[in-house]
Amino acid sequence: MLIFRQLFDPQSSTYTYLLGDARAKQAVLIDTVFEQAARDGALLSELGLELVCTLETHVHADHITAATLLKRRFASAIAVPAESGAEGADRYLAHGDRVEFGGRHLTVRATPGHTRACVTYVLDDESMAFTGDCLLIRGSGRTDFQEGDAHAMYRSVHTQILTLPHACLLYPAHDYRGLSVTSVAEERAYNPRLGGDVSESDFTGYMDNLGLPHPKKMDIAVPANLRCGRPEGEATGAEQAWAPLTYTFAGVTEIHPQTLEEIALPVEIVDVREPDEFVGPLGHIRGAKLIPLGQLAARVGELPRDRPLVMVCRSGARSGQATLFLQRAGFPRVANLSGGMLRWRGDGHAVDTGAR
Ligand SMILES: N[C@@H](CCC(=O)N[C@@H](CS)C(=O)NCC(=O)O)C(=O)O
Ligand SMILES: [Fe+2]
Repeated sequence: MLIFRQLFDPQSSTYTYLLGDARAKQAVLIDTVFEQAARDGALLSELGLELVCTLETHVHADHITAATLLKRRFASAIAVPAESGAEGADRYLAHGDRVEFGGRHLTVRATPGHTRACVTYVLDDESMAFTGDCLLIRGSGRTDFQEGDAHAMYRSVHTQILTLPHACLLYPAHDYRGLSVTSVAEERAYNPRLGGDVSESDFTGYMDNLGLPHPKKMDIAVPANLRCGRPEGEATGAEQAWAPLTYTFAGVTEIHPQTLEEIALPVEIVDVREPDEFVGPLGHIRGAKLIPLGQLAARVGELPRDRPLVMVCRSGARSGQATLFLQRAGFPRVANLSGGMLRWRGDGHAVDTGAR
């Protein structure tokens, strides 16, 4: 019934959570990351889910939310904590509010401390809670900016989070050591700052002495998140604009055969199969340049930079690898022909068979 995915942004160590109702095919995303919008969009499409809402646990200081990018693409509602001061949201969530997706819902609990407006989202059956930067795994969020308050955090954790059922799984907004999940029972017993017999003054004494540098992106991230991640300029860099392209959860930008057939601007078609396949029974696309995958790294200098590249192979697998390689090598406009020559021919597009 419940679809659940934990997604990670390695640059900011942020976890994004996808929760979906498998029957109603509706989903929400908690704490998205601007640079990961295409990834999240691809996952939603591949799972056949409608994004009804993006939720923030707080105004993040270390990364920019993808809420506005996703709203533009999926018409999803943007939900933020009521106290956050963010402008441009569709819902301002207060303690006790519910966010529904299909037949499931999350309930909002106010958990101030890391920031004044932080909230925790608790799943309807109390089997999972998303604690943002309040309770982290064997740790807690910092309390030294955005009206953070260690006293408030101690009370939030003890009245709103550790009072959930012992088996309730806790999912934070970050982990900087690679840990992914914990539980109420574990944190009650083993959280070194907040568990066991640690008192409120023990905790505030601990937090007064963290001495962490501010997040590197703080001066950019906070203002951007206060407008729900709406870009100041429109160019996002997240999507290539030269053709209607798709993006797979595996991370590959793809072009559909029909789109390639109809494209108006000049593109360079690069076929990465072996020479015998190029002139074999499947043929090749007229004008395609043959560079077998194994030679691509040595021959990148032969590729033009003034027009987009479309990578082709038999099924789309090898050319998918070539697409990723060329993007990493600094070619911004490159796409994989979805389904390769098999789909190109299957869809009835023309091929050449002679050598070139
Ligand atoms: N080095 C990171 C710092 C990230 C940071 O300060 N994270 C906050 C959450 S927004 C925190 O509470 N960190 C707790 C910790 O690092 O122990 C950056 O520059 O982004
Ligand atoms: Fe944070």
